[in-house]
Amino acid sequence: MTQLPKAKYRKDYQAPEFTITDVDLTFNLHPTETRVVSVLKVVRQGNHEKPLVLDGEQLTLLSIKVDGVKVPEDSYQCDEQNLTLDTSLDTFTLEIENSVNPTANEALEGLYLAEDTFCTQCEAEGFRRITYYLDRPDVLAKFTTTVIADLDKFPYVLSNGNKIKQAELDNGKHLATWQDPFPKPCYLFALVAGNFDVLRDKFTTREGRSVDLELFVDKGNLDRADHAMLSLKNAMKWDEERFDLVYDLDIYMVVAVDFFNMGAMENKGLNVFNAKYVLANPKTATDQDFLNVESVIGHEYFHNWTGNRVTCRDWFQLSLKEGLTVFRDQEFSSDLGSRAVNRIQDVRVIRSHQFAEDSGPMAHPIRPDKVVQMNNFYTVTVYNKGAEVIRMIHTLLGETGFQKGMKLYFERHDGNAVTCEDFVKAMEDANGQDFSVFRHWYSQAGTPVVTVEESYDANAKELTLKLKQATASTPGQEQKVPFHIPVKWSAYSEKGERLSLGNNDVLHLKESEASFTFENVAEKPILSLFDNFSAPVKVKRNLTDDELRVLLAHSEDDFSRWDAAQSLFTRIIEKAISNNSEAELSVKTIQACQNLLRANTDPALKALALTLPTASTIADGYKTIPVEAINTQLKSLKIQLAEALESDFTELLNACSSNKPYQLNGDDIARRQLKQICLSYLAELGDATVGNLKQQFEQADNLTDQLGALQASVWANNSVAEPLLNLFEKQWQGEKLVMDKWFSTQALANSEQTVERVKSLMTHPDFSLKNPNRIYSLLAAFTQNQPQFHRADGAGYELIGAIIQQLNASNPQVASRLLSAFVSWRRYDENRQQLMKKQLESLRNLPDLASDLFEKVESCLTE
Ligand code: 7ML
Ligand code: ZN
Repeated sequence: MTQLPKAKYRKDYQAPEFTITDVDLTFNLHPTETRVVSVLKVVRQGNHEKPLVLDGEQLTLLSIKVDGVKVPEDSYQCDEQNLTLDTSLDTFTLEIENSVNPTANEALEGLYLAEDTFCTQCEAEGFRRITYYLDRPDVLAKFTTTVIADLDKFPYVLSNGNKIKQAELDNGKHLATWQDPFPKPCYLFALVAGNFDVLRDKFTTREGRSVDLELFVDKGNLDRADHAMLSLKNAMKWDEERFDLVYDLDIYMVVAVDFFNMGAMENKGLNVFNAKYVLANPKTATDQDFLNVESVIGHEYFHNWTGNRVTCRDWFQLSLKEGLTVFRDQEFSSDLGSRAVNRIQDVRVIRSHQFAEDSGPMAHPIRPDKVVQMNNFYTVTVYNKGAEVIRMIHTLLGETGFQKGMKLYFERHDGNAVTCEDFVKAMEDANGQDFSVFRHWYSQAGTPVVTVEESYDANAKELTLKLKQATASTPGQEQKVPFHIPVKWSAYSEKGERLSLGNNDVLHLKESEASFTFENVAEKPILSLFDNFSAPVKVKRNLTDDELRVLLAHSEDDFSRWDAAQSLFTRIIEKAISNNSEAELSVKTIQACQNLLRANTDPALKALALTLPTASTIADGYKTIPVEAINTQLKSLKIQLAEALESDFTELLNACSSNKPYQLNGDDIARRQLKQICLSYLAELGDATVGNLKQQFEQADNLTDQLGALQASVWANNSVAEPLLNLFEKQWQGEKLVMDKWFSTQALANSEQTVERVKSLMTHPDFSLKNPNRIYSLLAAFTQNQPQFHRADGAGYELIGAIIQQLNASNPQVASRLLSAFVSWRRYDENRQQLMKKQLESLRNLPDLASDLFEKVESCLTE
């Protein structure tokens, strides 16, 4: 019986007893027995007589020397997690030799070999699976890395920094030595060896320095690499212009790999990417894929300053780099593309995923207090809510004040490992502000609910706005104190004219309750509140449908227009559910939708406004989620809208269809997006529209249109669904990233056959439980299929439960991501609760439950 995993607490942070200033690594790469020689310059920091305790997991220790002398066996201990060396020296050179087995490494953490490529992933705590080390982000060292490998199988051997040496060896091997001049924590270490095609380019910094850009892709994929390279150059330029930040090495490498647990990784000078965020051409990638490549390339590049130059003191501070870097990549995408569309999509993520996390048993602040397995905290809370918190700081300070804060942050902390508190302090000090109430966003979990009451006094011409906030308790946090909530607003007349009521466009709610009075208000105004989603809160407010329609038509804030439409739809569904009747779409609301479709508005915005809220967003409004009712009502509302607006949809579909060849630009992307919405509504009207779908599928010169037709027909379950699925499979089998979309499309179909379909797709030759992308596209997608994953007979739970058990041994990190689907089990009806709980309990009984799963299962089953 192995030990139960133990929690670590933020409050227990202690500076390290030793640090490491220089690291010299030599890798002799071999598929099953790679030898690692690590020479460390170790310096005592504390003045206690403490032993040196290094982290190390799944390693075979071969030898250990101090200052060149072999350490006798009784001077060190080695167990499953640590190598402990008794020493009284203050400064010494430690030489360790160990071996690892990259082929057996299916967890894809540490050094692994997958499809003929050696690759590493060290964040958060993977370096300890490569060699013994002080695996914590506040130990910063200069790394020199020599990689030795077979020349013909692995012609490229890469690591961080600049190549300072390369040589051919006589036994068919070769070596290269890399040196990274910037001290870094080991989580930013990377090594890649393989055979690639390389796309090369250059970027000249504004200081006139030339940087070599190298993009490594699998052989034969050069025709899918251009967009990532362009995005990288755009990111480098944008960071100079908007944030005054310039790249600092002479080379920047990006490697695309097929086997990767996450999206990408910002290793210094050598980013490793999941291939799906690099490879894109019009035939094999959708518009959304192109946009994702741009944003992920941006994200990893921006980490060079926010993450690498200034890093985290400890892993509880993860949001220091991730919240800030997500904010930066969001701004990058918004400056290059549509700000409104990006904002709405970011809010959709918060509402349908982050709010759920915040109300479940794994709820945590953006800066967690307690962690068992760090991999479980790469969450929508730390990342996306973290970015919302940065965005609120931006709202409070404005762009100029925010950039002043960034400047001070870098002046103070460049080259250091710091905390979220250091960031907030820099923002405060640079602007002479007091963020003491604002800080609670870092320490408290949970989504505040803001209740709005308005009263207009026609005689006094006075409007009073009363705002209250309350946040439900979360695990470990019974009582909450008020947050500082910025409320961005604008005002309109009943006719939709913009009213100007004072010159402060942001109100500050800092107590549990506050009143705001507006004087000289000539007529009762309609307030648009939380414009641009100015705070990650839920709003309770009694606007009339008429008022919502005014905001939908006239708010100057695009987010608020979209939000008004979402509220109108959500209301219809909630009302139908509570009356146990059919969704009722009023003539006025149909009219409002029609006006929007005919207005001179960004087509992408039209598309978003007419996209119904997701089942999980609606579910968020219920204590016990009415699974069937939500889906019946969503479907009914969709059909009613399709019937009522059929001629508008048809007309728009034709107007948006084009015979021009595919182009990737904002206008065309928006046009295709609107076309897709029209198509998805029309597909609900039965086989009358089948001709359109088949035609579009066959004539498409790009994947956006082709997949769009496939999805519209499969999700509406019409008669061309099966033929199109077959055609798509024939055309794309073997193209893994394209087939992923074929898997997802079927996994998301609301059909009683979906569970069985998913099971049988697991035997498809393009599927594999070893590759995370396949698991995400088929199985994780399926867990997002509300009605089918939550099938009342438990078949969905059994399917995914069994997979989690299987992955527990091979890839616990991915298993844990799938387990998220069970975390909200208490929110379902009694029957479903029992069925979900059964899966959680059988996981708990597994003999070798990984810490990733242990942590989630335990918090789920704790009363
Ligand atoms: C977020 C990443 C990880 C985990 C990438 C891994 C990263 C950690 C890494 C936004 C855009 C692209 C990827 C990610 C993401 C979960 C999400 N440091 O850079 O944050
Ligand atoms: Zn990141």
